[in-house]
Amino acid sequence: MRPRFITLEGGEGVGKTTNLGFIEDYLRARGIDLVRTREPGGTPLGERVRGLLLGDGEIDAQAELLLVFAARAQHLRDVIRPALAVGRWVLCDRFTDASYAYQGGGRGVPLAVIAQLEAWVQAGLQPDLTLLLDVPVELGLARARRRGSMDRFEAETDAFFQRVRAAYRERAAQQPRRIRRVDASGTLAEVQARIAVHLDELLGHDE
Ligand code: Z5A
Repeated sequence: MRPRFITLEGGEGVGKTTNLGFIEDYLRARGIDLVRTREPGGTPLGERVRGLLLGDGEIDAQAELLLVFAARAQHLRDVIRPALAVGRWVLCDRFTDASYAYQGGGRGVPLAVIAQLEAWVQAGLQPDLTLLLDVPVELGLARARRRGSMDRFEAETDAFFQRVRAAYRERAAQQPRRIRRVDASGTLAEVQARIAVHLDELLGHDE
C-alpha cells in the first residue's frame, strides 16, 4: 500500500492530541507502520524552534512565519520524506494549513507569501489527508484553558482565534478532497467515529 501523509489540524482545544492517539492506534491495528510527529517540532532543531515560538516575548509576524517554515524544511528533510520513501505512513500534528490559519488568518500575513514558502519548502509534497477538527472557538478555548498554563498563542484574543478558525474553514471549503472538516464537538466517542469514517475511506482506496 502506498504510504500516506496524514495531518491533523484545528484551533485551540479541539482535541488534536487526544485524537492523534486514537488515529495512531486505529491505523496500527490495521497493520500500518507509521511515524507520528508534530509541527512545530519533529526534529531537534524543530523542537528548539517550537520552544521559541511558544515561549514568552513578542515575535514579529514575518519572523514567526519564517521560523515555522525553517522548522518545516528540516522536518521534511529529516523525518517526513525519509519515512515516506521507505513506505512508512506519516501522521503529523499540524502542518502548513496551520501556517495559513495562524500566520495568514490570525496575523494577517499575505497568503501569497505563505504560498511562495510552501512551494519552495515542500516542492509539491502535500498531505494525502488532512483532518480539520472544528469546534466553536468558545468551546475550544474553554477546553484548552481548563488545562492550565497558557503558551504564547493560547494567550491571544478571541478575535484572533475566530480569524484562525475562519481561515481553516475557508481552506477546507477550497480543498474539500484533501481537507475533511470533522465536527469535534460532542463526546470523544462521537468525534472518533467521525474520524474513523475518513480513515476507512482512505484505507479503502487501496483495497
Ligand atoms: N503554529 C503556527 O502558528 N503555525 C504553524 O505553521 C504551526 C503551528 C505548524 C502549537 O501547536 C502552536 O503552534 C499552535 C499554532 C502554532 N498554537 N497554539 N497554541 P500545538 O498543536 O502544539 O498546540 P495546541 O493547539 O495548543 O494543541 P494541544 O495543546 O495539543 O491541544 P489540542 O490538541 O487541540 O487539544 P487536546 O489537548 O487534545 O484537548 C484539550 C482538552 O480538551 C483536553 O483536556 C482533552 O481531554 C479535552 N477534550 C478533547 N476532546 C474532547 C471532547 N470531545 N470532549 C470533551 N473534552 C475533550
